[in-house]
Amino acid sequence: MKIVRADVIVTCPGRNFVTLKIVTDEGVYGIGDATLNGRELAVASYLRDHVCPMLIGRDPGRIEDTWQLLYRGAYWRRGPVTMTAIAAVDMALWDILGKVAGLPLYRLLGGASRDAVMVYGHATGRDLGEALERYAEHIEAGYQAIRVQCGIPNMRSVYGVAKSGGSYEPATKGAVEEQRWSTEKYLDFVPTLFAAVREKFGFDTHLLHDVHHRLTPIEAARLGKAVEPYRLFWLEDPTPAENQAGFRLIREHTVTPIAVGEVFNSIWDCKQLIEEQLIDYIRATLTHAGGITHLKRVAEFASLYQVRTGCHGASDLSPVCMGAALHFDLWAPNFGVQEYMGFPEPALEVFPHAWRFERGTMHPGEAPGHGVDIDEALAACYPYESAYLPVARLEDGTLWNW
Ligand code: GCO
Ligand code: MG
Repeated sequence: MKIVRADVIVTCPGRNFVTLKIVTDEGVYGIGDATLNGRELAVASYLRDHVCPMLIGRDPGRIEDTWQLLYRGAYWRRGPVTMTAIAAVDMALWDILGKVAGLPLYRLLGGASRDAVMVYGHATGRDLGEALERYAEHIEAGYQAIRVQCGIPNMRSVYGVAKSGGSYEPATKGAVEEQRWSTEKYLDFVPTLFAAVREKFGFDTHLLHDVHHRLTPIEAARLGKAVEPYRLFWLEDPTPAENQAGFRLIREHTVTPIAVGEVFNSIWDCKQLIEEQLIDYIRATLTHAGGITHLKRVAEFASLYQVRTGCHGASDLSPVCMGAALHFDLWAPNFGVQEYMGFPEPALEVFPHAWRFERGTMHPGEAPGHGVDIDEALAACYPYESAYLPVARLEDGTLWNW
């Protein structure tokens, strides 16, 4: 079997998605997600201009060798654009393998390690009352794990909270949105949020929260210590992770579990974090971290140190990534939790899928491969719309981590 075509499809059914479709001489094809929020066209070009021509004529069954070719063979290693492009190829090749074998991806990986995948949903409110209402709705819908984010008094905008009260979408069309951030106001308020959740709903649900890289290590340590009584499932991205050793400071002061890694694209980004057991959950996901072949390596390495997976699953990763991630989660022996935010309705129509949600858990389905397809005619009805992630500035105007 040989690869005869590799096409990049850019579509915006509610938000931008980039999809790679690899077609073989036997008519079997596979698809992979190549969406990098706010930088979509860079990955599309990397694929179209540099990767796709290298794929023509290759045996689609040589998944590992193709991964090595695209990683080592580029000479320039790692980085979000490269690793997202490699991920899309990898995901598409595993999809083809599953279709040829007539087996769902999770069975190729070694079979199910659990009955279903626990997912966490987002309860976000412009104020405390609204956040608690959303939390109650998630309990009602059967969620066992819920992430809570909330507007901070006297702060105009805050990460994770929709402006309109609808579903949260960070990317904005047109100009880059500038937000203001105050660490002081945030640190003063956020323990109140967790206290209110625990007081109203008790301890039966897993409570999660995303700091979105806004604190320094010592501030993160202070927060982790302050919120210990609320027994968080995890505190996510408390501080930027380029300096992995910086997490030692957090660990020295608190037993609040730490999750990191949605912006990671390789095992090298988390090597020290994992080896030194500085984190509890690794958030890297298939699309941005080199696909199934590479994330499997990350998960297996993490399992040696009792670090569990918690794949990033924001709605800016396509339903293709969601499908593949659910197969991965069903298999991974050290699975922790999977993020699930849902998708805009048009996106669900463009990407017919075998995965399903049921009362706080998800299953990838039994379709061969990863079980997600693309309706190309429908995709063509939604042309790309330029959109950017916001930036954050401190109250004095200093550019900060968004
Ligand atoms: C999360 C993330 C997202 C990111 C988004 C950026 O935990 O889900 O932090 O909300 O901000 O994926 O593109
Ligand atoms: Mg996050």
